[in-house]
Order: sequence, then structure tokens, then C-alpha cells
Amino acid sequence: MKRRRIILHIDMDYFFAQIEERENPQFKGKPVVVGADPKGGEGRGVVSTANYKARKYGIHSALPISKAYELCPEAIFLPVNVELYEKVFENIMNIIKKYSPKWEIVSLDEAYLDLSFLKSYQNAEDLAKKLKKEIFEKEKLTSTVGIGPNKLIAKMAAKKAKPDGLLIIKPNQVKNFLELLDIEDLPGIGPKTGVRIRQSLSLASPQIRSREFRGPRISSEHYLAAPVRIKDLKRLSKRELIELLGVVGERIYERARGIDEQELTSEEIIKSVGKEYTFERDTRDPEIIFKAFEKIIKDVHYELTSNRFSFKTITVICRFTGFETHTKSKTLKKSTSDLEVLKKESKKLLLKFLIENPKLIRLIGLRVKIC
Ligand code: TTP
Ligand code: MG
Ligand code: MG
Repeated sequence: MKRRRIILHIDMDYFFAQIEERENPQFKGKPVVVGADPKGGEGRGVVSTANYKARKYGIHSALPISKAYELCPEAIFLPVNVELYEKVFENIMNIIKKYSPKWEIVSLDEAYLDLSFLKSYQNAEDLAKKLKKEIFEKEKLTSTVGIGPNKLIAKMAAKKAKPDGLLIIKPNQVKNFLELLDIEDLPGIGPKTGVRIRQSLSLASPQIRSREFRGPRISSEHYLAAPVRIKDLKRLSKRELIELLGVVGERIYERARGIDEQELTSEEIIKSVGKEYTFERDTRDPEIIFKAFEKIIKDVHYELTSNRFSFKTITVICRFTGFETHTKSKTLKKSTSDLEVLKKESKKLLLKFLIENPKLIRLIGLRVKIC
């Protein structure tokens, strides 16, 4: 029988802007935008985040700052003070970590906790309330919590419950919860993928086809803008989704059904040896990055061999500017303690990060699971 898990996701509300409001009570009740300098509408760069008041004007993360200025010139525009936000998040993480031995930081304002040990959703709800309360009392900041049988559902529940919310989706509620949501609510479906799915569904839909056939004609813009629910997405078979989207198609197929077996990464870290290095300044300089990585590899290998451990799974951790953290792992065919193998495989993983993500790097790390 499958293990029943209970996973909690916590995400701070309008994080950067909420901290600014806390530090500057005179901003309360006004639209606040944190990001690049708008320079009277001529500014380049984007919005990092905006408080909920500013969001009413259509301002959101990643919007060009000039557009934000156009939408609400009277908003309070503030520069990004990452150092302050990181300090605050560190305090919050120290609170979150106390609630479960299995936790995972995802980015600068969110984390997962594995609460399976609590055995019931009622216990998890009680814990979530305490957690939210402790963060609010100590840091004067609101957060939103989602709880579900896996990371996917917990995260989606938190997103739906924002701001200052708590939403619990038990296993028997997953199907209904998901089916009514828009396809773009499913992690992995961005605007581009959304359009491709819409196109594909409209071709597959006899209803739309026959309407088009008899007229009045439905323009492609019309059906591309119409809301499509996850319930509709489930009409596409796994094969159709893979044909349409490549390998991610399979993951989308599973997610639409609430399936997500991903563990929290800290669980992997339990029986492992590892080292991390934070750069003095976020960097993309390959010389600096690989020099630090060589040292990490040597340190990890030294710790392994001095304990006579061997390893089979190698994980490379990369934290980019803004605390966005990713891991990549490779499991070898058989266990080894060979330094050359460790070097070769871990460097390959690190290289993948450099190729895939152009952001500056804040921290790199290496962990091997011992056996
Ligand atoms: P989010 O949690 O995505 O957003 P948020 O906390 O501002 O708002 P919400 O209440 O919807 O959770 O991101 C956390 C912080 O990361 C956000 O406050 C600013 C930063 N950020 C950026 O700098 N750029 C971006 O594009 C996004 C999405 C976030
Ligand atoms: Mg947030
Ligand atoms: Mg977040």
C-alpha cells in the first residue's frame, strides 16, 4: 500500500512589499511597488512584487516598471533591498524548520514541511495555525499555508488561499479541487503551453468543431482566450500530451490527476555527506565557480574516504540570485568512492545548471548519498 503523506506548503504574502510596509507603516493602505526605478515612466527593468492594493491596478511581478508607472503613477515605488529580505527570511526559516525535521526551502519566501508524522489532517491544521501565528507574532508578517497529500497539491492550495489563508485539500477532495481550476493554475503550464493546449483541445472538441462548421464562425482568438479547466485538459491522453509538449507532457498528465511523488529534498540529505559554498558576490564567472566547486568536491571526497564511505547518488545544489534553489541528481549504476568519478559526474551536473539558467549564482553545493 502507498504511504499516505501530509505535505504543507507555506508562502509569504506579497513578501518584499509586505516587509517594506512593516518597515514603513506610513505606506499601509497605499499601493506599493518594489522593483526597478520607474524614472517617471521612462525606467527600464521590471516589478519584483507589488502589494495587493497595487495589484488592483493590474500591477504584478515581472511587469515592465514603465507599464506599472502607467497603470498607477501615484503608487509608492521602492528599490529592491534583497539583503533585508534575506535576513527576514532567515528568521522565518528558523521558525519553520522547528515544525518538522523534514523541510525544504524553495525560494526566498516559501518552503515545504513534511507533516506525515502527524498522521491526521486535523493535527496538520492545528500545526499550520500555530506556525502562521508564530511567524506573525515574531515577524509581523502574514503568510499563506496549503496542505495536501503531496507537494503539488499543497502548493496549489496555498496559491488559492492567498492572502493570509489556510486551505486543506484532503486526498478525497483532490479531484474536485483540481478539475475546477484553470489549466494555467497547474505548475508547468505557462502562457505558451496554455495556448498550445487550448489549440489542441479545440481541435479535439466536437462541440467547437461543429459550431465552427455551421457558423457563426468562432475565431481562433475566441477559443484561445476562453477559460479552459483542468477537467478539459484530462480529455487529452498521455500520448497526445507527450506528442504536443514533449517529455513534460507526461508530467502535465500526472499533475492534472493530482499525482506527484516528489519527496522533499531534505530527506535525501539525511544520510549524506555534503558541502556548500556561498560566493561573496553572486557570480557567473566560470573560473570562480569551478574553482570553488573543485574545493567542494575535494572536501566531500576527503570526508567520504576518511569514513570509508562509498556513494551512489550525487546531488548538485545551485542557488541563484533571489534564493531560487534547484538540485540536480545522478544515480550511478554501482556505488564507488572514486574521486575521478565524483569529479566528472558532479561537474556535468553543474554545467547543466550553467547552460539552463542564465541567472547569477549565489551558492553551489554538492551532496552524495552514502551507502
Ligand atoms: P512570490 O511568492 O511569487 O510573490 P509574493 O510573495 O510577492 O506575492 P504572493 O502573495 O502572491 O505570494 O515571490 C516572492 C518574492 O520573490 C516577491 O515578493 C518578490 C520576488 N520575486 C521577484 O523578484 N520577481 C518575480 O518575478 C517573482 C515572481 C518574485
Ligand atoms: Mg509569496
Ligand atoms: Mg513564493
